[in-house]
Amino acid sequence: MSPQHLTVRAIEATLVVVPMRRALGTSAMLVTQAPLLLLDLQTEEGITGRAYLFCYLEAAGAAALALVRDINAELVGKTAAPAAVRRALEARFRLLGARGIVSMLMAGIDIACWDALAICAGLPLATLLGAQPRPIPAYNSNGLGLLDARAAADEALELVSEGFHAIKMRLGRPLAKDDLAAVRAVKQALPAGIALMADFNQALSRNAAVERCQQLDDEGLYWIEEPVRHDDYATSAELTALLRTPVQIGENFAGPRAMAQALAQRACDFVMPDLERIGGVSGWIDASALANVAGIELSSHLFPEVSAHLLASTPTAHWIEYVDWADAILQEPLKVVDGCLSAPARPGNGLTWDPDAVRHYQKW
Ligand code: SMN
Ligand code: MG
Repeated sequence: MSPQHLTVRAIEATLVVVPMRRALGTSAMLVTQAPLLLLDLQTEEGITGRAYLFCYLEAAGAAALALVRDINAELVGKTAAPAAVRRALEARFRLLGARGIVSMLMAGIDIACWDALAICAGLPLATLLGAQPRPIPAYNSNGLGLLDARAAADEALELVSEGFHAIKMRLGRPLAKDDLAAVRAVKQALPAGIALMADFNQALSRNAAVERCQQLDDEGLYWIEEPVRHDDYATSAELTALLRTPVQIGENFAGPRAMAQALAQRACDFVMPDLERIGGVSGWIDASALANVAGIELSSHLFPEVSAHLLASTPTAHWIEYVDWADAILQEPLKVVDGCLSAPARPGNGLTWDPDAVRHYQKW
């Protein structure tokens, strides 16, 4: 019989820095390696819940490690139930402020608690949430940074040949004409029926966005992502009303409340919350309900392994973003089948580390 209650024994955190198979040139910076913080939440009952966080910068991972010590002091010996853990950490960090790295870690702990719960129940996370693991249409988001037009067209074909029916390219080159040339070259190279998403990573001012997005409006892009500052919902709403191409935002929603505000302002056509910024599995459940009530399509941002479970139970599930960054340290990475990704059927969220690889890439 499985235990009714899980008690936190210890939370172990390991920082690995894994090289990316394809470098990713965004309008903000060139990303060549992925600093991942691996979390193992061990319980007295012998079940371990796991999560990983993408720390963007190695230094952020190091800061998170220090905070994990504090979280251990708070949680060890107490229940591992996600709602109770969330309440305890919200109180612990109320004065410091549950933002940035703090909220990222709270999300990671939440994901690990839900994993432990699902393992304890003997169910895949998707099933614990009332659904079945199922194929979710995936777009290949590895690579396709700010390359010149010809290199972009070549890489786009490589990304499709990995088994996908959709890919994403980054935009925000200094000159609008160079973005336009790259979009046209990629579109021309792609076989018919392949969707092409585009992401500005918040590069544009309001005026530049009006001009440059209108210029791209007839190029057949599936969505235009984060053209302006992530929290400038007024401009985002203006663009949503102006453009025929759907506007996509959400990777920077700091919790479900931010998403509710964006939806209230009609700041986008689609949403794509990020597991570690929306508040882990618990935050995602709230975001999924908001999207359902608003009737808006919801995609994931990064973290395809856990997002595959969550999208399976999301009523307005749209696309899963595929990046292979964690593959290097995972025992069983996801596999694309017919352009889709499915969560595994084993209990929990399915994350297990490859110990040799973790040792190889460990930094701290
Ligand atoms: C992105 C996210 C994280 C790192 C680089 C680029 C991008 C995306 O915004 O949506 O994939
Ligand atoms: Mg993005």
